[in-house]
Amino acid sequence: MMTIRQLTYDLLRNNGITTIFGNPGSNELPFLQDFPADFRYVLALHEGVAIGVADGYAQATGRTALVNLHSAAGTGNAMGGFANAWNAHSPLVVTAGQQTRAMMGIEPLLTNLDATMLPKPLVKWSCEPARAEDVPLAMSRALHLSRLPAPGPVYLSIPYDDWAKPAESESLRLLNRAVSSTGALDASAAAALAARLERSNNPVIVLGPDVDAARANAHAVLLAERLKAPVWVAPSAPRCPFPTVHPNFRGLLPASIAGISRLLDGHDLVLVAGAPVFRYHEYEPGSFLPAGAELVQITCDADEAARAPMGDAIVGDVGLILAALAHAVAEAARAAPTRREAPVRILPGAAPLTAERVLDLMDELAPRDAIYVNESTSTIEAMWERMRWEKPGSYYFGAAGGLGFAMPAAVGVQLAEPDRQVIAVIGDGSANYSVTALWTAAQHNVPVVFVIMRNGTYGALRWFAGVLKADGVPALDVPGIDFVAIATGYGVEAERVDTDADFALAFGRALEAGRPSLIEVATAWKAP
Ligand code: TZD
Ligand code: CA
Repeated sequence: MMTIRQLTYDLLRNNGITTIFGNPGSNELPFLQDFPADFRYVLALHEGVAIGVADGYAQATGRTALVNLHSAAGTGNAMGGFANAWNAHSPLVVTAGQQTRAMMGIEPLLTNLDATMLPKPLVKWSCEPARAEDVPLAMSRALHLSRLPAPGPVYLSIPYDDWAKPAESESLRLLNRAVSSTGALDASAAAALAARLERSNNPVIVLGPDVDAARANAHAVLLAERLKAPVWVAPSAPRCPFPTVHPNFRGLLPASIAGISRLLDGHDLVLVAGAPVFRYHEYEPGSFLPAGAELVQITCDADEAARAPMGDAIVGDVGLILAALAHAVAEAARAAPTRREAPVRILPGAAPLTAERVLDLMDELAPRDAIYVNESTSTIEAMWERMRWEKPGSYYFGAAGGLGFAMPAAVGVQLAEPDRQVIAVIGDGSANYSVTALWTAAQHNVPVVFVIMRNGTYGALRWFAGVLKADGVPALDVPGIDFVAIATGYGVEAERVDTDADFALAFGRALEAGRPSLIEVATAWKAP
């Protein structure tokens, strides 16, 4: 006889999962008992960290990651992480232990009331199996659904007395299922879209995170080169889909309606791939598109396609479609775009030390294939202007803008990418939401370099208060935080610097350390 627990572990193994990220409680212990030797449990001290590490790991591997949370309170602590994972199309299976079936009706301590409601609307599917015997099917469904297009988090609430029960023999059929999706354009559809691009006099390409998720960056390069089209990154993009060093690269689009049409003015066709149309932020009303422009969106997400307020959309596999288009489209006769202007380099030793100077030093000193996980909110544009990202998977940012993503995600990305250096660039405000990720990094010796940009303020909010003309807002400064002491307390070596020369030395040491380290660097705040 096989128990439901044994069958579930086999199911996880067969789906390539042997790592569990979580923070357990009593409801979860029966699942974790006799923990198999081929599994590892990555313990986070807070559920927002557990889901953040898993999100980074899932995005960097492109595979589903499993998160183990404790009932309602644990799920609640992870909700900000659900928002980021949902918007990132990050394939996660999140389980929460439920009270025992025998007592659920009388609502004892740790009952997850209306459990399936709790994570909605930030999950693809939420389920509490009707019978213990349905747990394997629910887990199998969750594993497949999480990664089928569009990928995203799913949620399972599982009563703790289910695990020791016998599995039904018919459930063994779940162990060897292969579930896949296609989503390529057929030849005539590819030719029609290529012809539409060829007819355009001045096309522009806008790329989003799902190009990077599909590892289709090279196809995008080929398409841009054939079309001789400039390439922008979609507003608020949480990943980097195109080499920032490429001559066709223009930068990050602003996140306002009028701002985008202003920048794209003169183009007659906007081809968007792997992004919603568009993820706006600040409200600056206007025309959605420049005069005379059409838009075509390629997306893996049917909802992104349906909710777009303008243009045509094609739902399918972003990588396959970009590859087909890049090969179908004829090379344009016009001149290729010329390289954008290089940002002004800041002189060594200039005081006060600016975030730009710190970014330039990181770009200069870090390995060329380093991965940046960013949560320094007033320096996002500066990063897109200055950093030379070439390889896929070089940049991650919280896709919902929910702070508390980057410190744990950096740990997850580094676990997934042991051969590339991960650098977490974190604001002194943002660093506080998931700071216990430092402990997980220390315990598993995950050698992330955490750089805390200490400007003493919620810089992005200061800027936004100006945009909204909201004067007299309280609570915008965050003085008096000692990140060196905090990091040391969690077992991560740390130092404080306030000149660029000292930063360069500390950063060099951190890159060599082979273990996690943190640098707190004093930077001057200025509006982005
Ligand atoms: N809480 C959560 C979970 N997510 C948020 N995005 C915010 C609050 C609001 N918020 C922003 O959107 S940016 C920001 C806050 C508080 C300031 C972050 O400050 P920082 O970075 O020090 O990390 P900068 O560079 O000083 O802006
Ligand atoms: Ca700050």
